[in-house]
Amino acid sequence: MARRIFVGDVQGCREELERLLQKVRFDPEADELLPVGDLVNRGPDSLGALRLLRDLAARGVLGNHDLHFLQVHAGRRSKRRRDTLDELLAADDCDELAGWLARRPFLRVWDDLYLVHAGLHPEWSDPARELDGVDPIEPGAKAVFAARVRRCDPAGGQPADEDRAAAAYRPWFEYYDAAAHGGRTVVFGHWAMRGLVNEPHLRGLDTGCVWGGKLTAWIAEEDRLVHVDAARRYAKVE
Ligand SMILES: [Mn+2]
Repeated sequence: MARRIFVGDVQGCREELERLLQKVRFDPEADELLPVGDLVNRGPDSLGALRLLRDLAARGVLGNHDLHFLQVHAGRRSKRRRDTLDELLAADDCDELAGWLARRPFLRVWDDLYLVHAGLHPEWSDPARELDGVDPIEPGAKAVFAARVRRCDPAGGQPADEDRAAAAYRPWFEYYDAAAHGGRTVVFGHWAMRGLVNEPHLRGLDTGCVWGGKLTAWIAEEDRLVHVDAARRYAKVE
């Protein structure tokens, strides 16, 4: 049976991604590979991770680090001190890889699932309508919300400082009412400090591989989580 295999934030952890794919016995002929975004940056091998995901015809969605890379590649934004994108940016096939990555959407929708990198706005009754046809080089506020949100208020307002957020700012998913969205489960990443979220209608898969945690897959058809440990800690938590 064809499986949808979702993978948490890879962030250049190519070796762990390979181990995870072996562990789930990924079959490129049958299975669909769906990374939650943030394929690149902070980790050791963004180039290798991107080539592998491209070769395996991964689908998935864009994350904030993917947007950052695409904007740096397009000359619209400067590199940051903690970026680990130099090898990727210098590669002969960088343009091709960036073009492939830029064709990922910000949201994927099935009858039973949504896939989004960070989260959904509390006031969106139809997220597909809000996030359709976004250009990753100029994504606009809605797509940036979907790629970055952790905490917000009931109107989607976000704190200036996540770490000092007042109680009015709750994790975005506390506002998510699956019944208003056809009973869909939301698959997402982006919140390594929060770690695995495995609650009714929520599968949060960022288990901080790049910080020395784990890389996590969720196989939708089996409702099964599979992890591999990071080989080491590649980056320090801010
Ligand atoms: Mn992220």
